[in-house]
Amino acid sequence: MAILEVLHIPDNRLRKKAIPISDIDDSVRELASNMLETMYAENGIGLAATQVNVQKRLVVIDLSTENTDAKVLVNPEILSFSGSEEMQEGCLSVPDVFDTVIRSEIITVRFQNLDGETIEETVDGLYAVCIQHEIDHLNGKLFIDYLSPLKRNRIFKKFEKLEKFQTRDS
Ligand code: GNR
Ligand code: NI
Repeated sequence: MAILEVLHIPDNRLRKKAIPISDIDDSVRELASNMLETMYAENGIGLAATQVNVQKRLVVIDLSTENTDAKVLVNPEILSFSGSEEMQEGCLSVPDVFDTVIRSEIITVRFQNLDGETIEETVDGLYAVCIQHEIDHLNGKLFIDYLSPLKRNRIFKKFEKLEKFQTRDS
């Protein structure tokens, strides 16, 4: 297992669109296990492959407090959306920024598990929000894209400054 580097804005690699996984082989299982380890190390509840610079449609999620409920979603797709819900969101690619996003409240999602079985589930609450947030990552979209342009620009400027400091000091 290995902890992977998580990309932060303004890194444009976060904008790449991930490609469907056609063959669930050992390399996919290894990536999923490294993504889980990375997510746990960073205290996140979800992580998309895009965030670790891999353009594959793979997501890991664990909403439990004891890291005992790991879920791996291969090629997740939302089949239906209903209702709407506001939630305070954060993102490991936008550290220390939290803001409210409106998402669908109930979704039906289809994905494959690591055994290649196709699963359909109707979910709500934080799990539904997290799946929508992670699938957005696979499509190159970030939660801050839903904020006002003013807020988004402020956030980007802050991270651009931070990036300059980091390149200067290293
Ligand atoms: O750790 C995370 N918390 C979170 C809180 C509310 C809505 C979505 C999330 S996902 C985020 C981890 C992350 O960046 N996943 O891409
Ligand atoms: Ni995120």
